[in-house]
Amino acid sequence: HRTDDWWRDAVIYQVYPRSFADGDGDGTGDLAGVRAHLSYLRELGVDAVWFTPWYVSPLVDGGYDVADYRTIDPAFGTLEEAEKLISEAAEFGIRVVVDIVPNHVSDQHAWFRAALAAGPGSPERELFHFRPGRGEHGELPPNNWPSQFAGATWTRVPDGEWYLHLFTPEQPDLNWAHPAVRKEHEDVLRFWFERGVAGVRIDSAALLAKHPGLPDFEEGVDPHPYIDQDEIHDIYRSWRAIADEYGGVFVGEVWLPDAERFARYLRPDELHTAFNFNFLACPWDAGRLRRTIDDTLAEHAPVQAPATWVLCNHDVTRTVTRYGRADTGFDFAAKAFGTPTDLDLGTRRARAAALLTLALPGSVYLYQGEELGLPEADIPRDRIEDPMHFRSGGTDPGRDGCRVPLPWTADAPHFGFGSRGEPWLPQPDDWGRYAVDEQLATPDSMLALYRTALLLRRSVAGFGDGPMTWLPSDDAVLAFARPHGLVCVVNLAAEPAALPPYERLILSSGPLDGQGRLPSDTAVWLQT
Ligand code: TEU
Repeated sequence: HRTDDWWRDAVIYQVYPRSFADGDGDGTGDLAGVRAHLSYLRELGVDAVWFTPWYVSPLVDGGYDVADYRTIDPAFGTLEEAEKLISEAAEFGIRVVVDIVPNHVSDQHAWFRAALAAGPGSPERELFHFRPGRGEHGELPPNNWPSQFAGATWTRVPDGEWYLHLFTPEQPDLNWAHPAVRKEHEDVLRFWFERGVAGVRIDSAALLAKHPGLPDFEEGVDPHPYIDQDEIHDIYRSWRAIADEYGGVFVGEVWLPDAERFARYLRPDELHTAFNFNFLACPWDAGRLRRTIDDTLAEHAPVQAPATWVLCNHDVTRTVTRYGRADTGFDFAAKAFGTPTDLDLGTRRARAAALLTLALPGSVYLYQGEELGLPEADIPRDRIEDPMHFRSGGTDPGRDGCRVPLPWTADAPHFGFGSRGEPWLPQPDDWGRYAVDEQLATPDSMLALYRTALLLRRSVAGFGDGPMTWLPSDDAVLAFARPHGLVCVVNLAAEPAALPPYERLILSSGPLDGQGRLPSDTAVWLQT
């Protein structure tokens, strides 16, 4: 298909650089590690790689606290190396997507340090949301806004003013009503497009604009004072004009359950795509999935944007773990220590979900380690780093369990992640059974399933961003046709399901039963 349309049905692999592969052996993943494994990504069959933030950062929030948007964190490498990586990836047919964090900066960013030093009333403070406090002595925060993580959204500085941070205190929010903030981000976009990146993921994309005057939040009163303000669309229209100059594409991190509000971000002069979190959050239930898929396609159709399908990312519980629990949906608020999990069941469902996802119209995001079927790891409490854990008062395990360094080699120190240093997060003792080399030698491994499915997706006509049609089936079975006679059937019933007598391309877990029926929690691709 046309190269400028590549993103409409691309499979985009998410690299969390700190945990992908450690090239210099210090225990932290880096760009050298990624460069050493580009052939792995090519053989996996992905079209592009999205890197979560690789910029200079104190890593309070895993790199989403950016101190300098134009420099690579020395722990990961250098800008020259990033440029090399981008061109080497291109030689492997892989495009690069970078992550831009426009809502906030690190408290170590030059702008915020200058704002602190310059004091109340200074132009430097206008780049952020500094306010006097409420109460007789300004001892109360300026408003009652809820945090995106647990905890406070305002922090007081020694001169008495407070500053707004929707996430941690180390992530002060920028004032997007200020022209210098807009100009800076437009320059940063150009900076990365000039270096050959094909796309940009926009972090917390619905949060940038704040209601003028920063009024209190009132439950149930619309509009929300900082989620999905109308002014935000103006920002993305100017960004789109820049992307169009370079042929670059956007994917917005837009957590908005409301279909209509969500679709506004996808208008033809705004973002090309946005993550489909309704699908990610959907439980393993045929009726719910069917509805979510229908709603997704219906909301994308009027704006002619392709849907995206996401099963996991660096913020949520690993898929095999989630599907192995009684509550198979995803809810941040429901994260808890010690939830009973059946990993065999979860893995079976995750395998079926992989074939379902890859057969749907649109593009797919694949988070590193999902192709290995990694479960959520239990992180010993004294090794947890995620601020979400601390801000919950220690009740929420946080997001480290899906960020554990990858196992590459079963019989090597640190499972081949790196040579010497202790990995920054501990790898579970049994991580070797998920190692890439083990799985390459095992025909029915999760990695083998993904590689075969991705190869079929590339070589068989009918995938891509074309139409899908539901086929008649039992309620607990999802069956749909794609162009060129391609059919996908997913059985979510407890009983085996009858299959039409077509040629079988791939089965998520075998075998079929004695009567050629599809077992429970299994998916198949057929060619009519
Ligand atoms: O996530 C955004 C985010 O955390 C919120 O949208 C939140 O998850 C949701 O509202 C549920 O409460 C991005 C990154 O993916 C994440 O890793 C960062 O920690 C966060 O932004 C802050 O930059």
